[in-house]
Amino acid sequence: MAQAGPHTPQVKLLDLHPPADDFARDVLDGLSESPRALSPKYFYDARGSHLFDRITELPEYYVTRTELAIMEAAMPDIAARVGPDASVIEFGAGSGQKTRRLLAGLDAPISYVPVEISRDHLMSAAQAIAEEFPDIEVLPVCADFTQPFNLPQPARMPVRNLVYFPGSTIGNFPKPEAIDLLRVMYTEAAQGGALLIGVDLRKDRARLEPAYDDAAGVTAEFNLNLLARINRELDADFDLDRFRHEATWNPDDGRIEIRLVSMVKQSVEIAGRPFRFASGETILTEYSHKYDLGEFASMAREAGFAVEKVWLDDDRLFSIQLLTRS
Ligand code: AVJ
Repeated sequence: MAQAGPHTPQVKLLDLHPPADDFARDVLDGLSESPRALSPKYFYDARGSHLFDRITELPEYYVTRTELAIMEAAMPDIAARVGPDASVIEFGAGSGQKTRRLLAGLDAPISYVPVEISRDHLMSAAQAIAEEFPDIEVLPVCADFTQPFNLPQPARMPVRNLVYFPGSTIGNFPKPEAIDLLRVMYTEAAQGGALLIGVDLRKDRARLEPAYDDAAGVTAEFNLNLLARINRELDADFDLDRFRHEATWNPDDGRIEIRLVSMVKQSVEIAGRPFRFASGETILTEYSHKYDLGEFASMAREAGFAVEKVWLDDDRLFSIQLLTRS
């Protein structure tokens, strides 16, 4: 990571003061539901983020490398369609290769606006981008992007907004919530704007399940780390050897479903409260929805977008889609 020095551009934070996550409340509530469930947003503590980075390098996990390869090939076309002097609004703070590729490949973008609920993660990612792209005004916004928010005003007027939502993160949201989120992106794209989004596609179970249950066991560790995090942060006593990782393709709902399965009948104490698990009882920790092109196009239409262009890899594993306000 580059060191902040005398030539470090200062990035100015627009803090919309999103309500902080209540991890304790959400865990106690989620584990009291039937079936039990925990939000995948809690995977990403320091250890979970490190494990996710390792997932993106796994041979079975085609998602990240395929999206990057599509991006690489499509970049000239994307730049031509978006045109000069755009403002890029990323949902989530991307400091990764995809964001860098986009900002480097577009025709003289005016500003980059990462929107992210975690202030620390937002500021370190924004600072890194600002150092790498001194000609782009970096305007981080601390906000919950599932709700409409006000955008900061760049010093120069952009020709259009380009909302960016890579990684098939849209797949984490159940369909009605995914459409609501597309509606927020439609609002933020504003008149004449567009959305560039990574969407993972339906494919065979034989390809999907190993991508979420790899031979090296990294995804299992990533999933089980949620219990370790609860132990660390909430004074709990989950025995990680008594839960196992499970990833199942549900073709009817078009999604990978990730769970933790109690291998024995057991009791766990969290913040002084007992939770009893039957043998085989599950905790749902993540959905990862996969779409076919027609299905996603109709969701986009429901949110007001038209599909302008879809880029695919040769094996049609993944899509990058440019949606425009119709
Ligand atoms: C970050 C939500 C896109 O669904 O593929 C990867 C998360 N979970 N392996 C995905 C994930 C387990 C990932 N997303």
